[in-house]
Amino acid sequence: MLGILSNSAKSLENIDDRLMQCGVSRRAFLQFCSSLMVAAPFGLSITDKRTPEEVAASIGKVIRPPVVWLHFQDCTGCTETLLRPSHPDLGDLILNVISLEYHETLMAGSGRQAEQSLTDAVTKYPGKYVCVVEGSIPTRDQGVYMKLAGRPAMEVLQDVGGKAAAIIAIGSCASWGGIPSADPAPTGAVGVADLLPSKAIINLPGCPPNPYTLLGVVLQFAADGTLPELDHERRPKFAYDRDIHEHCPRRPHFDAGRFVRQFGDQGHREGWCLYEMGCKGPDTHAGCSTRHFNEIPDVWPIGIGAPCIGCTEKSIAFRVPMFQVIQIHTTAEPPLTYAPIVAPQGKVSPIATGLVGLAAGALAGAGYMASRKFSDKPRDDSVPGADPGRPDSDKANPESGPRE
Ligand code: FSX
Ligand code: SF4
Ligand code: F3S
Repeated sequence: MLGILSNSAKSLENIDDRLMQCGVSRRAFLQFCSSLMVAAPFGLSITDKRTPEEVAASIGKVIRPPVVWLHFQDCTGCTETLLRPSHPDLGDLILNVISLEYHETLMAGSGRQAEQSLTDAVTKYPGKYVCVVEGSIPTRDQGVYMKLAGRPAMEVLQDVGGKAAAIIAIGSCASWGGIPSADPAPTGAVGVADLLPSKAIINLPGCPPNPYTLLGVVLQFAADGTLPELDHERRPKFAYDRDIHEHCPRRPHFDAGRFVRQFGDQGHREGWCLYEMGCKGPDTHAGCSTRHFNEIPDVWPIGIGAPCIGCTEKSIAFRVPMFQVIQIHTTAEPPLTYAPIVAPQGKVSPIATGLVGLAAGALAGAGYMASRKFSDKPRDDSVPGADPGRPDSDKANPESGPRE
């Protein structure tokens, strides 16, 4: 692996040397490489078909990529997700794997000192650094709603982003406006691609996104100068190729017609499907259902009992009301009929009659479930899946509008 920066940026050391210098254990580095492989099992050249040891061996030789990180209209959640893994050592390790040349939240300097480090980074590595942008950019009224050192954010992005080798728009705000662009979007917030359409830009939407997706993209670019394959929204396919619903642990409940009807009801306590609470999982491409946050199992929206708001989708998050039930567009519709959960017991026991009883019970159960599926008809509370706490008039279905 050559490393695109090896000839032009001699002052940067490789990752192995840096980790050794900082006393980072091999074990911690292998753990990091394993997490990277879990986040990107396919489609990322640095992890593709390798073992953690092989990944560590090749990443170790990569020259630490210089990264200039710009903050615009954001909540700093993207930075937080990168630096708040459950093991503090991992946060340190991440900062040693990349060479963070400028980052307003993390740098010690302020004022002119901070400005100088931005100028230095851009001058030292022209056309070689990766520019990470967090937050949306205000464009209304000549961008007067956000200025850095007297310059509108738009101008800073055009200058610093324009001189970068590649730009990574981290989070939904930088990808296409995010929260600040929600109606009525008072500052005219837009994403990076709206202002620099011809640059190499990768969008990593999510509010916040998975930090390993960022690290994977940056490391692949530093290793061989390539970017992973992107989809039509400029998202790397390795992280955004499947929808949440395909791998959701609550999917069996969806398929069986067991839905949460109200926060705190019995179904909610038992971990049933959140579709009727407005879950956008069936229309949302992201890896959250298999790649949880902060390295803690089940730490992701649906894992903690909240519906997915579709934060990685341009047309969903901050556009469609959070609790509005969506239409199912995918092939992921639940089947029309379901097998009975408990086979009914007949009073007469001869084998032949028993079989007839089972078949009749199955048909009755399936028929019941089919009629109940997304139906407005009154619910039979004696059947599993019914929620006695919720009035029939309060039921949502795929055809319904916003729920309040
Ligand atoms: Fe916050 Fe980032 Fe959301 Fe936006 O994430 S987590 S509001 S995507 O810019 O800091
Ligand atoms: Fe999971 Fe949401 Fe799909 Fe239900 S609708 S299975 S909670 S992704
Ligand atoms: Fe976002 Fe939905 Fe994942 S809200 S964090 S895409 S579960």
